[in-house]
Amino acid sequence: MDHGNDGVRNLLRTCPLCEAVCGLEIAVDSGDRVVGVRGDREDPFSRGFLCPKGASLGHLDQDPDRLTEPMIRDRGTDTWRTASWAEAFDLVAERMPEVVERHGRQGTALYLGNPNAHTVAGALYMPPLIRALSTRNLYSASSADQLPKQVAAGLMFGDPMVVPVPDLDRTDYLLMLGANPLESNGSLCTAPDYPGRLKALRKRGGRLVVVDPRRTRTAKVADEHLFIRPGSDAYLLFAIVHTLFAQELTRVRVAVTGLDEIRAAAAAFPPAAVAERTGIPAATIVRLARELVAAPTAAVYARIGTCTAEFGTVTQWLVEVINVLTGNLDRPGGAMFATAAALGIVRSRPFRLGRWTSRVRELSEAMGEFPIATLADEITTPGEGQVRALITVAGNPVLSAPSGARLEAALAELEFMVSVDRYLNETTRHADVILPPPRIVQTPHYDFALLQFAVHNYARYSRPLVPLGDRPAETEILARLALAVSGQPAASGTDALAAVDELIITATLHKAGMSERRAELRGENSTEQRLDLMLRLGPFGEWTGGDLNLQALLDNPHGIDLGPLRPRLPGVLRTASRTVELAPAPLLADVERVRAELNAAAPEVVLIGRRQLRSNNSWMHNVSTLVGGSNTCTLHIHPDDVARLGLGDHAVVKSAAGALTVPLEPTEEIMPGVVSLPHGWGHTDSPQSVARAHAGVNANVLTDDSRIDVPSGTAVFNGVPVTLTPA
Ligand SMILES: Nc1nc2c(c(=O)[nH]1)N[C@H]1C(S)=C(S)[C@@H](COP(=O)(O)OP(=O)(O)OC[C@H]3O[C@@H](n4cnc5c(=O)[nH]c(N)nc54)[C@H](O)[C@@H]3O)O[C@H]1N2
Ligand SMILES: Nc1nc2c(c(=O)[nH]1)N[C@H]1C(S)=C(S)[C@@H](COP(=O)(O)OP(=O)(O)OC[C@H]3O[C@@H](n4cnc5c(=O)[nH]c(N)nc54)[C@H](O)[C@@H]3O)O[C@H]1N2
Ligand code: SF4
Ligand SMILES: [Mo]
Repeated sequence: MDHGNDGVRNLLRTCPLCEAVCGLEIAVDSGDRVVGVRGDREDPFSRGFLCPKGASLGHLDQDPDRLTEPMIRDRGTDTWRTASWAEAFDLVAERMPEVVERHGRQGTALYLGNPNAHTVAGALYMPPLIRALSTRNLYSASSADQLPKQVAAGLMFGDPMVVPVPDLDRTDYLLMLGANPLESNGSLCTAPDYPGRLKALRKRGGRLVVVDPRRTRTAKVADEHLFIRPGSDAYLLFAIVHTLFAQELTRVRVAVTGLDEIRAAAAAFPPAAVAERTGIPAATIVRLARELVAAPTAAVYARIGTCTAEFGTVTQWLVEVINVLTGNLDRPGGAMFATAAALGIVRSRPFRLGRWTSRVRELSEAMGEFPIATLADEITTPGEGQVRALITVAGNPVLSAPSGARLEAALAELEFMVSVDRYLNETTRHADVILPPPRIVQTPHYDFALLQFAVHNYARYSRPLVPLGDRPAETEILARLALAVSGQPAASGTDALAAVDELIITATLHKAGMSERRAELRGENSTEQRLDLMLRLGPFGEWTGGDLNLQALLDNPHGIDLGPLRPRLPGVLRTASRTVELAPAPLLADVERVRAELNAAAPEVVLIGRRQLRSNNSWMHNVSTLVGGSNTCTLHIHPDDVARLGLGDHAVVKSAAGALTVPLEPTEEIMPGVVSLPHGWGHTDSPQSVARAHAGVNANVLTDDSRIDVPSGTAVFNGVPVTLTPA
């Protein structure tokens, strides 16, 4: 970055590209172009850390294929044209009500993709859109991701937003399963410079144990790496629970119920019984249990490799059971709950699962959503309530959902589809209208979602760095969309936004008994006033005995350190018993499924996923500085399997759902009998020129939407049985 350049301003903003929430210093020239990016060394949380994706933000911003105007597709063709915002919203206001008229409210569906967890729009303006649609057909990337963790937390703690994170900076022992933060930079564990934090853990004498079917970059910096057979983490964890009871090692320090039931459930899983299924010797399992107890403090942390698996929810449940049984839940150095500065939804009643079920497969809702694994069923199965119109916001389910090819065919059958997205891609090309959000540098940023899962309490707000001009903010797009789906074309986006915000501000103040304080809220628009309100009413807030408000964040643009994690039990519990419930009925009920499969015949080869440092799910493959090299869509396979199956450079991989021809990348770092393909690729027909040149294949052609983790409905991406033949 050249600081001598005339007219170059160095501006501060949080990186929105992954969960690490790094502070960035972005150099913007007099033409508002991004000319450099570096880590903000004065950010108290990220302290200057930056990864290759964050460093490429300028390239992403200048991508000529990124959409800058609304796009409308001529009916029944693949021909797109640009349109004015008024025309685009008018079309939505005309067509959506027609679909509702013909097919009822359930005939409309909404899919929310991953970036909604990173935007102010996704956090604050989705509820009005959901209310306006009033359909039960809500879907999101959650059921391809972290839902098992939230369902387990909801049942154990009463609130699915109350999810423990390892106290990374203070723990003495970290058992990590199915996560590779050296490439992903962490998930449901917001920790900028995760690699540096792991290094620090070891430097202070702590121990890191990684459980993964691949010897990942994270495994290589660990004290110990254990290969595990995909999909078998629940067995490993049950055997640890079994050992803790059998050897009388439990030391519960928090109020719990269900201790006898969990002991009984674990009885069926002594270490010797699971050794073959997991591939981990019984003696090692016993040692892990003893080490977790012997360490001064310890935490178990499990992520995507164990969530998007057949027993995802049971696995996430057992992670917290072990944190409780070893005395590590809610204490420094153990597994703790963050204290987010902005007031979230305050639940009054305990979380419940399965309040209604889906039409076709009768799958339970979880957190108000149906599994993405059943969206294709709901679109293609005739009858009352068949989905005929879809809105996607920041998602690419053709590449991210199981049985992606089947879902793609289903999208082509819809009567009407709207996408809010930066790109014309594998999913949005089935839309009739695409509404593109503005540039990242034109967008305000506050991490409403991710700071609830941070390893250190912290807050940072960034105003837009560059003016919007005549484009609507994504917040406005969503507010206008909420009106349009009800047939009301809003004259102005800012009016729609202000109307939504005023309702919410009034209701929140009323509930807090502070209606008279409306005039005290600051902010240059109603969105900022909502943030100010949430900060003031939050746990560090000016109106609750602290001093935090919007002005404090504006005065501290590098972010504010709010201190290490602090114990939060029993205050955060929303369970009926006001204890940590170790044996919730829906989870106990699923143990039978786990037990039944313990001795099932193992498939010869199973498929798992992996993440790549310079990728971001499906949507950054059009940045030329990121693709190529190790960031290529290849199948990792053990050389012994290549030889045994007589494979060459390529293989045909077949599953119950589909088949792909893929290039092989033999490596000793994967278990024999396991192959790994990254997701988010498969851009063969993409209008994005760089992505098309590095197309790769869609891993989700192979994953099977008929297989789900039952309690949460989450897709199974890891442990998919496949066969390989020479290409
Ligand atoms: N660079 C980059 N960063 C990202 C993303 C990205 O695409 N690229 N995506 C972001 C998103 S959306 C998320 S959710 C997070 C996810 O963050 P992580 O959870 O860290 O995800 P991965 O890096 O895929 O690591 C998952 C690991 O699980 C292993 N695994 C597979 N199956 C099993 C199994 O059955 N048992 C066990 N124990 N391990 C298994 C895989 O080999 C892999 O190493 O990353 C985020 N960050
Ligand atoms: N086989 C397999 N499949 C997986 C996974 C796996 O490990 N293996 N991982 C799963 C996981 S963890 C996840 S989170 C999902 C992700 O699933 P999705 O969220 O469906 O997919 P993404 O590729 O993240 O797509 C994000 C979309 O948002 C757009 N976008 C980016 N920024 C913005 C913005 O600010 N506003 C708007 N409106 N749009 C924006 C991008 O252009 C892109 O189209 O994939 C899942 N699929
Ligand atoms: S680690 Fe994540 S938040 Fe940090 S710079 Fe990279 S993409 Fe951005
Ligand atoms: Mo994710």
